[in-house]
This record gives sequence, C-alpha cells and structure tokens, in this order.
Amino acid sequence: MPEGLDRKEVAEKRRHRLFKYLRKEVLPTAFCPGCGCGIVLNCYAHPVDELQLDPNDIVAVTGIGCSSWIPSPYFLRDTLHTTHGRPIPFATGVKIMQPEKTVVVIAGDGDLIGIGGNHLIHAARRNVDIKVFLVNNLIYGMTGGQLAPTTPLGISTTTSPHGNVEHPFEIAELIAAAGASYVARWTTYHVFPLMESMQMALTQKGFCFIEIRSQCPISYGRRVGKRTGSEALQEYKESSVRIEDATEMSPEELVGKIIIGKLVKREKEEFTDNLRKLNLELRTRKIGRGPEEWSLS
Ligand SMILES: Cc1ncc(C[n+]2csc(CCOP(=O)(O)OP(=O)(O)O)c2C)c(N)n1
Ligand code: SF4
Ligand SMILES: [Mg+2]
Repeated sequence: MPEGLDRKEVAEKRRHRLFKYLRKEVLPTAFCPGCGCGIVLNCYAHPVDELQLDPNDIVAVTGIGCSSWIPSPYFLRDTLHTTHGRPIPFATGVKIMQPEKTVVVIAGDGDLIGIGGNHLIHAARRNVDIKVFLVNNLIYGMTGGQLAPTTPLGISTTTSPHGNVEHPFEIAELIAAAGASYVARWTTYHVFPLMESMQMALTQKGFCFIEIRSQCPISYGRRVGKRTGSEALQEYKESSVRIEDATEMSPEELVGKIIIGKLVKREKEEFTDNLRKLNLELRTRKIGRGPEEWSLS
C-alpha cells in the first residue's frame, strides 16, 4: 500500500478513470455474466469522457428492457426512463424544448424496433437531432426470450418454439433509407471503432443511429449454442465483414455475415431547427416585429 494513504484512499486512487460516470449506489449491475450491455455501457462512457461533455448538457432517454438500464440507472447523467417503445417521442420532445442539449437514446431491439418501430423510422425521416444507440441482441432479453423483429429466420424462441417463420429487419439499412444523417453498425467485439462511431454520432448534427449487435447469452445465446459472452464475441469476430469488403462479395457469400462500418453520413436540414424557424417566422408575421421587440406585456 502506498505510504501515507489508508485503504479507502488507495481504493479511490486505483479506481478506473471512467468510474465517475457510473451511479455507484446501484452497482453491481444486474446484467447477467457475459451480457453485452456492460460492454456498451463502457464504450459509451469513453466518447462522453473524450468529448468532455458537460453533465448538464446530456439528456439520456430510454425505454424498457435490459439494455435500457445502460443509461438508466447505470450511467450518471440526467435520464428519462420512459415506457416500453416510447423513448424516441420523449427524446424528440426534449430536443424541441431544449435544443442545446445532446439527447441520447440507448435501448433494445424489442423496444426501438418492435413496439417503438414506427417512432424510430419517422424520427429518422424527420432527421431529428437525437443520437440513437440500439443494442440489438436479436431477442426480448429481459422478459425471457420472446421473438423480436430482429430474430433470424428459423430460430426457436419462447414464442416460436418450432422455429421463427418471419424475416428479420435489416435495421441499419432501413434507418439509412428512411433518411438519417449518420448510420453505422458495429458489434460488441469491435469496441474501438464503436467508440469512435459513438463520438461521431455525438458530434454530427441530425438523426444519428448506431446498431450495436450485442450478445444476450441467457435469453438468446443458449438457444443457438452460444452460452457464454466469449463464444458470442468469437462469432462476431469471425462473421463480421467490413462494408467496403462486402460490396465485393456475392449475396451467397454474405449469408450469415454481419456487415460492419459506416453506412451513411450526410448533411441534411434538421427537424427541430426547421420547426423553430417556422415558429419564429409565424410569430414575427403575426406580431409584426422581431423577437428582440417581443415582450410579455
Ligand atoms: C407496453 C409494454 N409491453 C410489454 C412490456 C414487457 N416488456 C418489458 S421489456 C420487453 C422486451 C425488451 O426487449 P428489448 O427492448 O430488446 O430489450 P433487451 O431486454 O433485449 O435488452 C417487454 C416485451 C412492457 N414493459 N410494456
Ligand atoms: S437477459 Fe440477456 S440482455 Fe438481459 S441482462 Fe441477461 S444476458 Fe443481458
Ligand atoms: Mg433485445
């Protein structure tokens, strides 16, 4: 033990520099061993730290599910823990009323694509300036493994015991087609590019969306022979293909592959800016003078 320090002081000194971003009173996390949610939580803390974002300038919004616990309660920032499927409308409301805030949504595939799917595609179309980090574990993890709109064909789940007969969404491609400003896909194996991508999303204006393929060993992995986190990470490593390489491959060669990287990055008018411009124009027209002359009396 270093001289002159008691046990508590030494423990404090040895703490990870990102520990300050965690809400200590709720630790340890409730995530199962090997769950990808912890990796995403860690990856998210890095760009927030790197960018030195003021704690008062971030609002995180989430829904219901294991991944929704990443921002709330574990990440120590203002959060809105909303109902299942509704983080996007809440986040849109925050951005409209508090445009200077960085508004981040972190939630699962069941939440954002299942029950909340319509909100998601319309927010992308409108190009609302919110940052959406989708934790896609291909299942309803928290409730024990029901079929999600991301579950691959043929997989047996608690609600498809004889195998899934539905095709899953290619969600990153869908959001890119819907009109988002920035779209990327990574996995929990690709932590460094994922951190960079999060940093890009946090700084680029407009609707920014990252699909993070993440493992749920308990409700999904054990059904597909990947009972541990490390087996899932190994699979991510082996089955991922960079988007630049994927363009050279045939559809047959891409079966079972995860295409990773940036799908889209474009400049586009942003929804809440347009809304404010219109509001200002209409009020000025009605009142006949600019905001500098407005008064409440
Ligand atoms: C309106 C409503 N319907 C259903 C539920 C039950 N429910 C809670 S979490 C969840 C699924 C969560 O799946 P996902 O968003 O993928 O998160 P994960 O647990 O996989 O991270 C469901 C269906 C609920 N809480 N509210
Ligand atoms: S059920 Fe799945 S997603 Fe939820 S904490 Fe456990 S491993 Fe993670
Ligand atoms: Mg899920």
